[in-house]
Amino acid sequence: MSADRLRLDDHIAALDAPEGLKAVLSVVAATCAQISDVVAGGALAGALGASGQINVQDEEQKKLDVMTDDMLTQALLACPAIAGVASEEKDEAEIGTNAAGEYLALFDPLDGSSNIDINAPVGTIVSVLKSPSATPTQGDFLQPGRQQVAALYAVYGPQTMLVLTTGDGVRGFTLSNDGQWFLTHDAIAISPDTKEFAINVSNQRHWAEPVQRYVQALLQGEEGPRAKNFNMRWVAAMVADVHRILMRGGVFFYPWDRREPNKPGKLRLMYEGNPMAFLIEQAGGKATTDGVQAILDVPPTQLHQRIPVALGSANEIDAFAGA
Ligand code: AFP
Repeated sequence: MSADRLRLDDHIAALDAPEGLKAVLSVVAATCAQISDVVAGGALAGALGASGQINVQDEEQKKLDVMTDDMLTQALLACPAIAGVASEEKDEAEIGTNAAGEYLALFDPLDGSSNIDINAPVGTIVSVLKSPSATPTQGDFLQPGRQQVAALYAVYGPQTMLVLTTGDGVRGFTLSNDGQWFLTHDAIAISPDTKEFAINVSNQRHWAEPVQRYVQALLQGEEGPRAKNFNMRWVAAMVADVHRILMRGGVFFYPWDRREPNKPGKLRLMYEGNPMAFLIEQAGGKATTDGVQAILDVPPTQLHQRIPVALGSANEIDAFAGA
């Protein structure tokens, strides 16, 4: 089945990229394969339930949040090319001791934590930046998304897949039973139009008026101003919703809402918004905060800063912007 397919290791080796970046990508891929095993083990791997700890986001950490954060942190800090790591689960970035460190890795080790105990899809999201030195400061992590040199996610679903960009398109690799990643989706491209949207409609009454107007028009279907019917999906794991959009088009929103008016949105810029935006743009889609402002152009001010998100099929994001 996979003998004639390109292995991820060979794809990475053939990249026109520095050896250090290749090493970082290989470490992330190997660690995601290990995380896949732990996720698949569920209760048998002690991977379900709460850890009893609260993270910097003031969210209750699941056991799997802590386990995967440790796995990625240890593997990356042991990679000579890594100068430091930052994580959704850590208050501050962790600076490494690699004298030749030249890259920063920022990650959400387990995206979709609320899905863990119900056996629904979860994932790992990773952003890679150049480090200005082998001993970076906390501020060195605050680079705009356009500075990323690679972005990838693993989605742990019926299949485990790793979707990667290094700036020359988007490719999908599927994990085999013997722990090898094989190219199964080359040159992923997002259709510019769609009939499928993803948003948590239970928050509808809290949205700003334009968002309410836009979603209401989708819900009116062919009887409404859009004159076509739409389908809705909400997996409660950004990584799974973005994967669906890369596979068959669509749009995803997590807008500002008035429940916490001082919070721009729920999703985090540095290790959710930026890596996903890099992938979406590389696949021909749009990734914005409001339908217009590109996520990749947002100037970071804090490691855990949040942003509103509107991304996916380009023409539908334009329609959202015009709502
Ligand atoms: P968790 O990792 O805390 O479950 O949050 C996942 C997430 O940040 C993102 O992956 C989902 O799209 C979104 O939250 C789901 O938010 P709701 O639970 O409010 O629908």
